[in-house]
Amino acid sequence: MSPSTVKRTVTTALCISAAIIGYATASIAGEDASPSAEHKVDIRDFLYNPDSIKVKVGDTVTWTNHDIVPHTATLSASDVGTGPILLSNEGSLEMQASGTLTYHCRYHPEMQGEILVE
Ligand SMILES: [Cu+2]
Repeated sequence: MSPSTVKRTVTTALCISAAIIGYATASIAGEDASPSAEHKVDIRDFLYNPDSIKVKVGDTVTWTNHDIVPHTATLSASDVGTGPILLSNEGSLEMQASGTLTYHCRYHPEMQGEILVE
């Protein structure tokens, strides 16, 4: 999995405007632009919930942290991730290629999740 398979955005609730931390975009030749969906994953008590989700190419996965400590959702194969997500904040990744992605928290490697992109 290359780092160019997701696009990363992180929003900070405490800021007036959303902060876009970084992009790793890739164009996908031959893919139709179908309406993309957003999928929510809660982080609570050091667990991703749900810990496995199925999405389509172009969809966005948004993690919301309900813990007092920061977490990340970092793709295990590429090390691309949301960056630190603080309490009550969100981090998002846009899925730009199909495949099965496993991810973890950079600070708590025992936290594991899976995204099936089809
Ligand atoms: Cu964590």
